[in-house]
Amino acid sequence: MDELHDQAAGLLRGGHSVFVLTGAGISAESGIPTFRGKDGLWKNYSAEQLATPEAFQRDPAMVWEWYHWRQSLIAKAEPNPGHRALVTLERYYKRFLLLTQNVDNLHCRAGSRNVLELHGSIFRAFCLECGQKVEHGIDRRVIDALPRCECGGLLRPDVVWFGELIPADIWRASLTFLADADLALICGTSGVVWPAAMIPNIACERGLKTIEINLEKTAISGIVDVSIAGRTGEVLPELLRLMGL
Ligand code: BJW
Ligand code: ZN
Repeated sequence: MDELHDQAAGLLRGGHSVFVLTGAGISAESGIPTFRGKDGLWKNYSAEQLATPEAFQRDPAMVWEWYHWRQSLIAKAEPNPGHRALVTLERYYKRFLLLTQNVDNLHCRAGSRNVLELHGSIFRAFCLECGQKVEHGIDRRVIDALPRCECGGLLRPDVVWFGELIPADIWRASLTFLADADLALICGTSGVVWPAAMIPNIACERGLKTIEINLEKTAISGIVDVSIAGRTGEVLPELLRLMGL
């Protein structure tokens, strides 16, 4: 185990242009449930059943209830040592990009700067009639009625659901960065949701050094240079210590 930590710290020390991909696992230690596994269930519904445009069309009140419940958990949560370790890493490199699948804003709250949100933000909504985007914090939520825009149109969370296209500019910027990166660090994602799931494969094909940190083995554990089984909130600070940061 220690050997893997040393190897990962060595790769991190040698990196100059670093791409980080994070998923729900990095926020788990802040008390935010992940999507898959038993923690991912909400009233017996899975993320796959709730995070779809069809679910919203069928029952917008239920989907909003799920999002408002998650918003209140997230609003109470604090960034954890894993988020903070990535802030330190960002300062260490000349070139650094953090692509997150999370909608919780915890990387930015921790102090990360070059962050792209692939799946949107839980604290924004947009109007299905006029398209206007609005901040949608828990203070703005309407408990008994559906959230509405000034124009009267129905608001929906500004997140990317299954079957929807991810923001093209964010995907393009990520691939552009990856083309000149020399190291990819993949933290706390099951790696089953596309297109984010392509990132580790692209990185390996392009010859980048690759490190994964996850509590469990995933589909990419076998293809990365170093796969560390553990909590990001513990492993990342330990890697920083080994790097002398
Ligand atoms: C820890 C830890 C700790 C825990 N430390 N680790 C068949 C094949 C291939 C693709 C498809 C297919 N059928 C459909 C698709 C496409 C689909 C897809 O990928 N589906 C798969 C499920 C098969 N993708 C899409 O639809 C995407 N769009 C797209 O492809 O457009 C083109 C298209 C258009 C039209 C039709 C078809 C294609 C959009 C995907 C949007 C995903 N949206 C969500 C919701 C976002 C909003 C919200 O938050 O509510 O994004 S779903 C959910 O999954 C969320 C997450 O960002 C995403 C990824 O999950 P993540 O982060 O990996 O979390 P988990 O829970 O899966 O894993 C957590 C991990 O952490 C675990 O591994 C733990 O072990 C670990 N862990 N604690 C370290 N302390
Ligand atoms: Zn509107």
